[in-house]
Amino acid sequence: MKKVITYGTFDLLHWGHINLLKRAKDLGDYLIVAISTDEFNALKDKKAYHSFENRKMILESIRYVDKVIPENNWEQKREDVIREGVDIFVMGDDWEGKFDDLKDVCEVVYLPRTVGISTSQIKNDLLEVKNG
Ligand code: C2G
Repeated sequence: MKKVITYGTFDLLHWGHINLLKRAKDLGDYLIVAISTDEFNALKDKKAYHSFENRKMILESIRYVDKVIPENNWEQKREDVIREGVDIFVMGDDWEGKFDDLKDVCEVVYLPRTVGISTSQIKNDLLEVKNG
């Protein structure tokens, strides 16, 4: 069984996230998603609209996702890959090259980001509607 892992906040889940999760799953048979905790998001200077528990519940309902684990820090990826027996590490290519240090423990794949959608764009568009 080929295991894939990916990391992210996945707030205000949208079709760009789903495109990523689908392509990541298509690279193997089992997809693990490490979802950023609210505390780690603060380190990423991100404030998610949905709490960790609710973002976790949403991701667990997606057909492509087999397991969800918490992402508590930047450093855990290597131990996650080894502990979970991961074959392929996947991220969107806005992270191109950032995780190449993992190449000694797994394959590293950066997938093209989906153009035209992002959580921050959703927030900005809604703000514009609100402010008229
Ligand atoms: N993504 C995408 N296309 C978009 C938006 C997001 O492919 N239009 C991908 C991102 O490249 C990332 C994943 O969806 O691989 C999750 O995106 P975020 O929730 O924004 O995750 P991020 O804040 O980049 O956190 O340790 C890694 C970090 O936790 C990644």
